[in-house]
Amino acid sequence: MKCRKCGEKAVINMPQHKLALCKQHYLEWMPEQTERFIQKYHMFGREDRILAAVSGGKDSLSLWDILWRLGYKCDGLYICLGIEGGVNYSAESQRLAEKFAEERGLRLRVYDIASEHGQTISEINARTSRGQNKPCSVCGMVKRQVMNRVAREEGYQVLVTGHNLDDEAAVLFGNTLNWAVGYLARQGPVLEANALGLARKAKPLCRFYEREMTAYALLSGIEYIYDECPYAVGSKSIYYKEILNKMEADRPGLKLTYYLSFLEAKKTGAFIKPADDEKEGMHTCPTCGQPTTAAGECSFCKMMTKIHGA
Ligand code: Q46
Ligand code: ZN
Ligand code: ZN
Repeated sequence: MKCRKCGEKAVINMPQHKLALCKQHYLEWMPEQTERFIQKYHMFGREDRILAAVSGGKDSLSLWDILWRLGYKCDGLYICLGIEGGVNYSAESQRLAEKFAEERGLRLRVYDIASEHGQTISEINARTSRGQNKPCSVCGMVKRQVMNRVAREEGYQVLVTGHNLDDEAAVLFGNTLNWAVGYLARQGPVLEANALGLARKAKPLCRFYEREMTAYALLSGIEYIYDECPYAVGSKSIYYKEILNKMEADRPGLKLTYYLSFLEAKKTGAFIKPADDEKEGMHTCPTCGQPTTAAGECSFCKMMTKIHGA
């Protein structure tokens, strides 16, 4: 496989984009695309102060790296959850986030749950019945609260997270399985601030596949934590990702189409509004008189014309 831009040996093949690239061109392509999405979804501008939530994982560190390379004013926020899990998850991810910031001269704000609130996430969870044996429900809620508070109190215009396409497709899958209309209405590349005090949020990586993010982190030499949080094992989101990956293997591009079609449907309101035949532009086929969605001959008649070679 050869790089489409220079003909050198490609290091990544992206069948969903019909594109293979060498290392150098891949490392250029990724920020270019990110910039394109930032503009397309009106995420933020050069003058905005951006706060990136970083976990020490490949996605959030790559996001911070890309925004830094693109010249955006972006600080990091690391929330220390105090999760051990045999791999020293929190301590190790904090070390990597700090190392990343230091190497680039970036400002990282560390928010330690245990020192701010007297208990780690696991301890808080043990005292509530929210998540039973898994702290994810407590953790998610605490993280959202802290990110929002820091973003607002410190005057950032936007909070960015490293959610990639696989994350977004899995969330979408879960939300459609439950027809969680409220969540569906809020899912998207940008969530506007509201009067109740929600900070503006954006997800600049939401159109990149997980494997594209892994490739970016590895090729650009970012040191990140390979282990997932020990509590992620067996989560619904991982289960949905596996199912989507099986479908993607048979139909490259499926995840991207799934997500983009959702955004499109949301934009037009088509997935909430019931179709009203006359008002929604139904037409009558001039050949057979049957109703059709597009003006002119219906697909049946078009097909018949074609097979009869007229
Ligand atoms: S960090 Fe927290 Fe996740 Fe770990 S405890 Fe669960 S929610 S799995 S993204
Ligand atoms: Zn190349
Ligand atoms: Zn509160």
